[in-house]
Amino acid sequence: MPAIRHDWTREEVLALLDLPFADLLARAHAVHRQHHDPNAVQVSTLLSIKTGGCPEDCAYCPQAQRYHTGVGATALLGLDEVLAKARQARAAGATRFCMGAAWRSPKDRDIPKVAALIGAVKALGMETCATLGMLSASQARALQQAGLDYYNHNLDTAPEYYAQVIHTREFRDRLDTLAHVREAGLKTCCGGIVGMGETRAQRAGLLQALATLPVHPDSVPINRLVRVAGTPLAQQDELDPFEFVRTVAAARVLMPASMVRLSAGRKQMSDELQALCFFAGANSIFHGEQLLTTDNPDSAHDRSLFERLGIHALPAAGGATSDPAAAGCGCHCSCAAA
Ligand code: SAM
Ligand code: DTB
Ligand code: SF4
Repeated sequence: MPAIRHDWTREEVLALLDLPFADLLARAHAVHRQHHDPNAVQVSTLLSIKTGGCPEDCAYCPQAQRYHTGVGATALLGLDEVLAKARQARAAGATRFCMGAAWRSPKDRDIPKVAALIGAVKALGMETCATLGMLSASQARALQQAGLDYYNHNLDTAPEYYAQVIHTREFRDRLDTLAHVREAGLKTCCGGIVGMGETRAQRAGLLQALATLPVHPDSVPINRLVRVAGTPLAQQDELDPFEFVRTVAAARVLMPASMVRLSAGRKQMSDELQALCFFAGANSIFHGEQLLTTDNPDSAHDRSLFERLGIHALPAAGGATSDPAAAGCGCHCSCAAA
């Protein structure tokens, strides 16, 4: 098996994206088969523990306070509510529970509250994951000590396109948080969003930044922009679906052992497009009818798609969350018994 590389150049990544479609897919699928079961897809869920009211200006995000998207701000959910959701998820077969908060970064006074949530979920025997914005080194350590296993923090777009999309922080800030997360001994879940008006060369820039991190992320979420009314990107032209598949395929070639997650935007994708993405190397999805604030395909539809494609659900291993509660996912694995 070829060695896993961390020295991809921008030219090499762009050359991959520029390949004829069939050549790129053949290459990605071959890498996929070398490293993964091509008929297995990890199934994950999310809980928004603090929604809306975010001070950041990410042009894609319905949770930014400054845009009028109809998403109301809530306080951090309490322990009982989060535990009830985690128990529900566990009863349905979930082994990992991911908590998302609409924060630029947690305040130090939030950390004990989130640590309590993490500790309680961990005590249920579940793996834990969180996405809370930027973390200092000491915050990352405190979360790790509370029992956190994974941290999701996306680079989101190419370094040179970042300032077109977000003005309230810099690309460098994301790299710094990822370093704190790694140094604290947490596993990383890190990807980006495509379809925000970036060029193919800029998609190569995002992929190169991900594939040259000191450690490849355990999980690489590839989000397709969900165009939410009220955000600056609401009127963005839809990305050519083949460009989306190319991005997934290139991620698979560049980061062969990582779980590549088909994340936001699946509700707007045809079954055929999703099938092409699975062939190109995507092997993780979010399950459940809501992501953080936007819609996700309904469970029955996902069940039927898996059945039609002969895909079985994998219990979590390497992604942000898991909900083999794909329970009754129509697959042939043990999750059907959950
Ligand atoms: N506030 C934290 C942060 O930004 O790191 C954590 C939550 S934030 C909502 C998590 C990720 O959701 C973002 O990094 C972005 O990749 C994704 N996201 C948000 N809005 C999206 C949209 N409209 N379409 C696609 N992905 C989106
Ligand atoms: C990720 O990369 N995608 C998920 C998860 N990590 C936290 C979030 C997608 C959010 C899509 C917009 C929303 O539902 O608010
Ligand atoms: Fe806030 Fe995260 Fe949304 Fe940006 S992506 S506005 S940081 S919740």
